[in-house]
Amino acid sequence: MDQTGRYVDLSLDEDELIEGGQHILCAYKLRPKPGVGYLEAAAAFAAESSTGTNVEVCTTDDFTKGIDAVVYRADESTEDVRLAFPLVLFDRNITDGRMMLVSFLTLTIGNNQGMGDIEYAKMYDFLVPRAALSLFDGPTRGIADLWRILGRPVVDGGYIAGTIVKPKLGLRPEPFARAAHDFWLGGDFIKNDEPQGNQVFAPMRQTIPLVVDAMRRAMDETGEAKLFSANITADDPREMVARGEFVLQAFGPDADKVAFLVDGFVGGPAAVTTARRTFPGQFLHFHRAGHGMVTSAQSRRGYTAYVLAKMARLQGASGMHVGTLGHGKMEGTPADRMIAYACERDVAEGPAYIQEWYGMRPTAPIVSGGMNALRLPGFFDDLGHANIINTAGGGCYGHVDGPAAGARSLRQAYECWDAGADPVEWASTHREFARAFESFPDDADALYPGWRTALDH
Ligand code: RUB
Ligand code: MG
Repeated sequence: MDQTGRYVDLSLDEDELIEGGQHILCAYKLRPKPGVGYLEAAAAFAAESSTGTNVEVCTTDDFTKGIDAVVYRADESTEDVRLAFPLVLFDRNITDGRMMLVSFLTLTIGNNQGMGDIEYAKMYDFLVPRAALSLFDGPTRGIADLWRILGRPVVDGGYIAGTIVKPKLGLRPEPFARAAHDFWLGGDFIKNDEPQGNQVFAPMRQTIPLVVDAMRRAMDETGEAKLFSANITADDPREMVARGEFVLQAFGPDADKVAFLVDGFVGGPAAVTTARRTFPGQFLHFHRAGHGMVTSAQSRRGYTAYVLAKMARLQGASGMHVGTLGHGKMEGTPADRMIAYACERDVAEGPAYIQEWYGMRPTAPIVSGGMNALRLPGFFDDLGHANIINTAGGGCYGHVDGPAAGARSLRQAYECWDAGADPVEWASTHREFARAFESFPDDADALYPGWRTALDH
């Protein structure tokens, strides 16, 4: 059925829709199945995403038609299709009238992903008006809180050197706590790797108290505050709450130094909101393992990593994995800096829209995946700043002198970049950084070809 008459209005002006503030706008790359007309497919897509189905139903009335999602742009040559979703379409909590991310997803990226007439449609940007922004939770905590705990300036407090305890699975409680302690002697922040939880060989009730002890010893030995991000992801919100409460109790007076890691892609919005609303005093660490299945350029459906990051900020992530701009082991390019900017800026220019966040707290970029000291200077160049949390697992536990030296090598890399110095020259006066060249010789050869002669290796 051709629904273009009802669901397409190309005369709608995007600027006026934005000015009106009563719609969430979504931009997709959409291609119909062969033989299906472009506008016809876009209209069917809008119908399925809002008030319609594949046939006319007798129950539709004038009110219904007034809240249709409408295609206001459809360009077959660029595959760009943009929809305006009236705000009233979205489900609201009965408890507090707030909006929920699941409803946003169900409409904008729900059934429309499996339609017979659509070859693919991938959301690459969306715009939330002020009226809707204030109905999402947003973050309660941010990197400024971590800087405060670390005794740094709360504005431009700089690079937070972190790690992921590796191996990602297979450490019993004592070796796990030892690995944490050893890193903390040189670095600031440790996160559980996302599969680490309450395995039988490392029960949380045994491991966490040892981590608390390791943190306290490291703080005594270094005179510095330390941070730990504990994974509380679970299927059952009650399990997440039980884990969170247990961790907070175990850390006691040091509970301010605990973040909660939630595997936000596999766990979904309910897991993120469980953490956000139950533990608003903790830094909420949004891990995105699995996102590549939809965000990768190979996937023509789903949404992009940029969209995922914006959703994480709406839900209240204090920190969000944003990739490594291609400097690490995961897919990425320098253009991904836009993802970090969407998290941290109050006005962020995306691929389709300029999002104003109206003072919603920023979400700190968390940079992770195959990073080490040698890769950091180029990364900071591409990002343009170093106000990030970086977790380098292999980059610390793979350092020839161990994780504390690995952590120091990261900090020295940051200081090198901050000073605008040449990394190879910097290495001649900074031992742990220099030893990173020997630890990761393949990276050193690729990034700093003259290093062997300069450092007499
Ligand atoms: C990194 C790691 C991270 C992912 C995250 O370990 O375990 O969970 O790489 O990827 P290592 P992203 O530092 O040893 O590579 O941040 O892109 O979501
Ligand atoms: Mg990991």
